[in-house]
Amino acid sequence: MSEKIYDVSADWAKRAYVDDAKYREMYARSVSDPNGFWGEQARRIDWIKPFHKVENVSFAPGNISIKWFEDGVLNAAWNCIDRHLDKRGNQTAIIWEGDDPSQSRHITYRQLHDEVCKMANILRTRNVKKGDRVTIYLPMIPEAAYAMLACARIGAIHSVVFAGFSPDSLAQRITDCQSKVIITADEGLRGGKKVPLKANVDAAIEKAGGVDWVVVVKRTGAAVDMNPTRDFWYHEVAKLVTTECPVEHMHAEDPLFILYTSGSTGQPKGVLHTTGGYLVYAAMTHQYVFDYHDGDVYWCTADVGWVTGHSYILYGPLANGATTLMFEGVPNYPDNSRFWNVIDKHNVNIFYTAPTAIRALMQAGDEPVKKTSRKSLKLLGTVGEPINPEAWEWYYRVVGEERCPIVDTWWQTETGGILITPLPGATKLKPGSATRPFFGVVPEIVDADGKALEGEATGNLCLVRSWPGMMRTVYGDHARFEQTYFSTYKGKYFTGDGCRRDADGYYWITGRVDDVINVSGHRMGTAEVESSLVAHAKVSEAAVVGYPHDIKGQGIYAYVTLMAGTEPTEELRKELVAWVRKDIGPIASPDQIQFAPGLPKTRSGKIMRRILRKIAEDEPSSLGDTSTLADPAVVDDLVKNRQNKK
Ligand code: 6R9
Repeated sequence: MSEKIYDVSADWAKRAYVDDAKYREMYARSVSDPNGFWGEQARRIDWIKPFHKVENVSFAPGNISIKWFEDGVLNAAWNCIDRHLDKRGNQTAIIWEGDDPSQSRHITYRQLHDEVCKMANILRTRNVKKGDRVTIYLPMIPEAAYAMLACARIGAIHSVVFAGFSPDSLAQRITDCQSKVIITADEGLRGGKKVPLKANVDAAIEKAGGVDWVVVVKRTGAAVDMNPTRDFWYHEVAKLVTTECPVEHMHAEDPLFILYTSGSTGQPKGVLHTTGGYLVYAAMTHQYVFDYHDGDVYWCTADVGWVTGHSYILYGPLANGATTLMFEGVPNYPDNSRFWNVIDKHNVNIFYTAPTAIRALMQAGDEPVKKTSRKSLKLLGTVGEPINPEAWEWYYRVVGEERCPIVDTWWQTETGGILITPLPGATKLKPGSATRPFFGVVPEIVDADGKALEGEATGNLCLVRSWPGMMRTVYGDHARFEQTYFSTYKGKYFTGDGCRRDADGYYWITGRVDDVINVSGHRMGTAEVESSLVAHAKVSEAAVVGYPHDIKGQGIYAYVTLMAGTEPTEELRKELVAWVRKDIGPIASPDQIQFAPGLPKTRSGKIMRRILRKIAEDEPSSLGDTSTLADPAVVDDLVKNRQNKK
């Protein structure tokens, strides 16, 4: 790991909201007087009825209960739109950049208000009420923002499903939260390729049932099947409604959204976030971490289908009255200069992306970057997975020309917002480290027994204090919430990540220690891929592990045992890859499939993944102790036929 340190420039320390002394002072207060600290911070949001109680939290076994600002009343859409209208009605809220570089639009706060009200009125006329779940399956078009904010406006709970997910994955998520309304588009467009969203929705509904209405946004103009009693075109019904829609009064702890995420089991978890604490936390972190000032143009390249899109394309920036860029396309279309051209086109000042994109663009060389100006840039950020120091240095040197600090932000769907991160005016940077905790965040590194380790240490990362943005429950399954996050180490939230703390108190996230793999910054449960594989008629058993991948961070390596008498052919290998791709979505496609006559199991029948990981990593000499295996001979075959042999 790199030991290089980059100091905060005097200029940054002076102009940022927070310098190092201020960070230390605010951090100390945030942990010594959380009620005072958060009570003040929460005033950044407009409350319809002010709160009197700040924190009311228990991490006690059997009684996990998390409430912030619970007697306050507010509306998230009001905070993201209406309250800005007087001062910023004509300011651009959203810059939309299409997949096709010739398409872009500026949407002012006034226009955003009108569009969100129309969408909200459409939902209200279809009888969608406070607390109802609405599934959003849209590409990165402005209507995705309208739909999310429209739900927030009327108190409906949105569940955004990434448009790269398959009909089956979509069906699973519709069923889990029993949503009766879906908002989708005819097709999506990414990198010049069309994605059949409406057809996917039709297939998903066939499986899930229970859907009353489908709102269809016209994106590409493709011919799609419309069910006359269930489906209607957004542009047609939008003509029938007004641009005024009063906001629903929401309690701080009323749900704002559900977002499904992969865990250690095959069934995705509906992570539930509520209104008040989430919005306070998203807005505050967006302001301080990106040092957002009025007039800045801010671009987060995530998709709204992931939490990063929720907190840092939409809710955080809009709550702060920012100009936020929403990008429909991909980094390498029409060519590898796309990101940098978009930065020049819209004078982007703050740019936030994923290490996987940086690594892919780094492989394309410096030329596509250097032929652009990027002089508007002042701050860079990363999120989603650990960034290797080489990619960090390239981002810093070539993209930022050594004048832009990089904020490496560690957080999770569950945490709602950024928890460990540098602040650009305060924190010296070490490439590869997410550095220090944000205000109010108390990380702890524990050993296997849950004992807290002091000082320099390596172990598992827990959080011992609540913060307003954290998830409140797993939708419809509070027992699973406790089981997943609070049972490994009693009284503490366990992140699932491994972590090292160095002598300066900096945190270095080392990656997941559970059965979650991080492919291009997207979380995949190994169990999800395994259950997809075993659903194939020719597969008897499957075990999936991650392995280091140059661009994706981690690749998916699947060991597959076939049904007796089935030939392990190259064709079948391709068929299985296509099967998983279709079943879950392209992000779950296995990179490697190894046909395995047997899997290494203990005598009690547990698959020893440790061994499978080592073989996938091409480290057959460090398998460790294999004597507890029921049949140690299976390992020889696995080693001999490994796919990643160098
Ligand atoms: C926001 C988001 C969460 C997991 C998390 C960790 C990894 C995210 C990271 C990082 C190292 C960073 N992760 N940011 N690892 N450094 N800066 O990505 O949420 O999709 O839920 O993933 O991603 O392993 O536990 P999510």
